[in-house]
Amino acid sequence: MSNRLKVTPNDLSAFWMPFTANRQFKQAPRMFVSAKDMHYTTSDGRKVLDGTAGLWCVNAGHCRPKITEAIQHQAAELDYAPAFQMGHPIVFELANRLVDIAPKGMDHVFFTNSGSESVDTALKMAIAYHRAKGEGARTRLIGRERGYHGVNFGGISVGGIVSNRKMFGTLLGGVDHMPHTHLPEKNAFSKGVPEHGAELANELERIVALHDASTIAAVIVEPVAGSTGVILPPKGYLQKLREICTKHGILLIFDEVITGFGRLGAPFAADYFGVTPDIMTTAKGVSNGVIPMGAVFVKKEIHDAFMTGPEHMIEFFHGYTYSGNPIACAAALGTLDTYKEEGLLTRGEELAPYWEDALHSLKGEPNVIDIRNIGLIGAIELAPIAGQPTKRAFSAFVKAFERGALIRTTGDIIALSPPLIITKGQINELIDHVRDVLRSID
Ligand code: PXG
Ligand code: PLP
Repeated sequence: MSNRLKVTPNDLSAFWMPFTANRQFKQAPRMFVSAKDMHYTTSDGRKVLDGTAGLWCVNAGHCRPKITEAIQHQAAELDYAPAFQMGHPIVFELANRLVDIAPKGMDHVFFTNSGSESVDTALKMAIAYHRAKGEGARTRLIGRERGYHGVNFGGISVGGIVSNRKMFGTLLGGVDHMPHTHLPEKNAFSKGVPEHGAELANELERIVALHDASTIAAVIVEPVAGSTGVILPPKGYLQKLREICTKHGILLIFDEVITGFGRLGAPFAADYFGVTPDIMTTAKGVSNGVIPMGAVFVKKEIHDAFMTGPEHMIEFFHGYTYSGNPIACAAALGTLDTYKEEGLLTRGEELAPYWEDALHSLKGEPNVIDIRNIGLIGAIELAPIAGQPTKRAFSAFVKAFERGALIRTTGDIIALSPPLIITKGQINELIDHVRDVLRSID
């Protein structure tokens, strides 16, 4: 056996882990060595039920044969082709397949390698689009408090998670933020989208009045905010944002990195809410998380605004070495085949009521102060330990892992987002793990 197959590395220091308490992790590492369908296997041979689809990305479950085979075949046939000024057939096939399942009117796709890159791509497209149309003063970008749009400079500038921003200087200029829509005093324990708060969309009118519409390029929001701890849009809120953007000629960007590809029980949140953005950023579920990939969907009108000028000229000075990488495309095609064969992009719709009931059965368990759900997303908010925020939820995470369930925590919120192949029995199992954990921690 080569060294690469050893399951226990004897020195953990070289790898600086992302978004991790490195020193703590390295004292008591949690390692996965294999995975299949709904389960991971740990380095000590235990099975762990995946309650989070990896990091919200493994929507079809783990090590699915269609995806594995597609990658293997592609790696042996065409490993890489230059992304600029050259093409290869399956990137075009994939773009067509994606347009076929996208909300009506989202006719063109730009490939990236992650959600963060999709976001920065979308922001650049929005500014360049207005300039191409002769409105070069439209450069401002409007995000939202508590929003997560990845970790690149554009994304953290429009994002609203303080810890992701405060260490990194002045960020992009010309950015403003709408208020978040978390209103626990009015909406706690809502099932599905909450009743109260649609009027918060009117804050966009205030921002427009302050800066003038002629200076604003785009508004970017997550239709359902995930990373911050699952915040749902109040009933009617997204429709209002759409109306205000349309009225003022501002592009609306939906960041569907988490909500895309079936998470809500519809292919995209745009379908679920019946609100179509101008640009839609995706990643994660596009390739089942297996090979890094992101895709930015745009309306024809936006794409076509770039297609002017001499034909030998590059129209959009943007792209990544790995945009539309052949192996990532193969993984994505295998993923779309799996979604289609198993009806996974809409499976969440059937399971959502069961999921909702199971989650809300945790009301009344120790320290539970709110439960939120939509599609196959759930959040259980815990009261923080006085003076030690995040500690209670983190203990729950570690305890759940030891018991055999992978959950995710952010602040004192437990977030759940299982693969879309989960069974009702496995939903019960996951929720029972959470219940037992809540009863066993301080
Ligand atoms: N936009 C949104 C809405 C996201 O949720 C990104 C952009 C960035 O994607 P990349 O591929 O660059 O990570 C995300 C990613 C969590 C968690 O636990 C959420 C994300 C990533 C990792 C963990 O909430 N969201
Ligand atoms: N840095 C250097 C020195 C490069 O040459 C390149 C790409 O050619 C990049 C960064 C960007 O890399 P990527 O296209 O993978 O985002």
